Amino acid sequence: MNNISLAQFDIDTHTAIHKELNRQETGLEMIPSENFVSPAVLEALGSVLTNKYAEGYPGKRYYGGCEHVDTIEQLAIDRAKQLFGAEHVNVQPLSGAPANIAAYFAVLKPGDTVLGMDLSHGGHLTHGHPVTHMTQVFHFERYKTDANGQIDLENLRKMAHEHKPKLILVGYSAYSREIAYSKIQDIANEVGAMTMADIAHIAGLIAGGEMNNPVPIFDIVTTTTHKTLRGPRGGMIMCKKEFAKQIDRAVFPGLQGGPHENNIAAKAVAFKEALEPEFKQYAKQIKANTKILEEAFQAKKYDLCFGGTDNHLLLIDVTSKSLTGKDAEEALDKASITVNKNMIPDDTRSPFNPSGIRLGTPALTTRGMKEKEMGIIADLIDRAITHHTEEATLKEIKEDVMALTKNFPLYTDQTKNV
Ligand code: DSN
Repeated sequence: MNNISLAQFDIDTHTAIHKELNRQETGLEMIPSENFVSPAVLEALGSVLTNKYAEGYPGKRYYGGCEHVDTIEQLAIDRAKQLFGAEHVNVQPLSGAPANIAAYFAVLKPGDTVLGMDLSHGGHLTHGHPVTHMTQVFHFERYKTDANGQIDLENLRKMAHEHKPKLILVGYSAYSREIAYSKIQDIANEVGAMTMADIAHIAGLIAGGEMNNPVPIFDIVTTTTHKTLRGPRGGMIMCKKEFAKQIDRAVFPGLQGGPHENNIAAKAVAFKEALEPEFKQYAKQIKANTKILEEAFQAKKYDLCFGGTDNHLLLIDVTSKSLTGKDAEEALDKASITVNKNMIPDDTRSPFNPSGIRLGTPALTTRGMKEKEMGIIADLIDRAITHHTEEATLKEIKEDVMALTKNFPLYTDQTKNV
């Protein structure tokens, strides 16, 4: 076997990885679905577990030599159960989209109706957007938020009675408000629908006790593990015991082959971290930081979608500042502030050049940034948006960003050499 280091063997890949590390360290990462994992999570992710095939589940595999991966997968399952109060957990989904697809196939038949949120109102592509394959299999009806940016429960009830969905779906990618799971479960009970929550964005806030937890209420809850939960890139499904077999079969062999056990080990490590008392503090700080941004942008007369935030993100309509979401994303990129352009509710512009930007605080909070830094960052963002055509100003802001991030180092030198 070739035992030489990556730097010695493949300088091109090594250099690109280190440039990316430098980008992450010297910029302000504000895409709300991104985060920085710990060195322990990175170590598990880069471990020899990547060498192992383990189709099946702990104790019931189709391959020999699975005793250690069984231990690891069971640890991940048990810790996830403890974290969310789940009756059953499947940690094998490769990411959020396959987790959602597996969940649909577990409980629906082709042609069944799903009631999910419209993409431009904060929903997700996999919740029934016409460009996805799932819409060729299942029938999706899509609800919206009301003029106040709230989920209109009366309208949801009306739609549920009208369309008689098999599944009512909540949990969003760009929605910044709390979700009333019990009230939605009541609506589902009225029409005999199952309930599913996709908590990919807010799983860490739920685990940290900062947002409502649908797991004890809903039938099925899917999530990613790499957003606010601060684990490796991956997915997970939690469900009531009665759906356990269907969910497991839908993931494997229904949809996936061999589970990525290195990834599952990294999930186990991340869940252990999330069970520590410090994680509660982390979740609290994410929300406190986002509130500061909300207040700062309101004071600067930005249009905040949904009227503000209860979680880790803000969706901001920037068109009143005389630019588009794409212009804003590009200007902020030049200043080393990373956000993403995003549709706003009923956006009249295209997804490639929408009216809004979406930004959040999970990654900055992991770096240790608090209220004081959020005030500074809101000013930097506003300056970049106001002067988005002035290259010299954007360069100055980039220098300010570099000075700020220097005080919040991300990884130790030891981790960087791995
Ligand atoms: N890409 C994720 C996000 O940014 O919200 C959703 O898939």
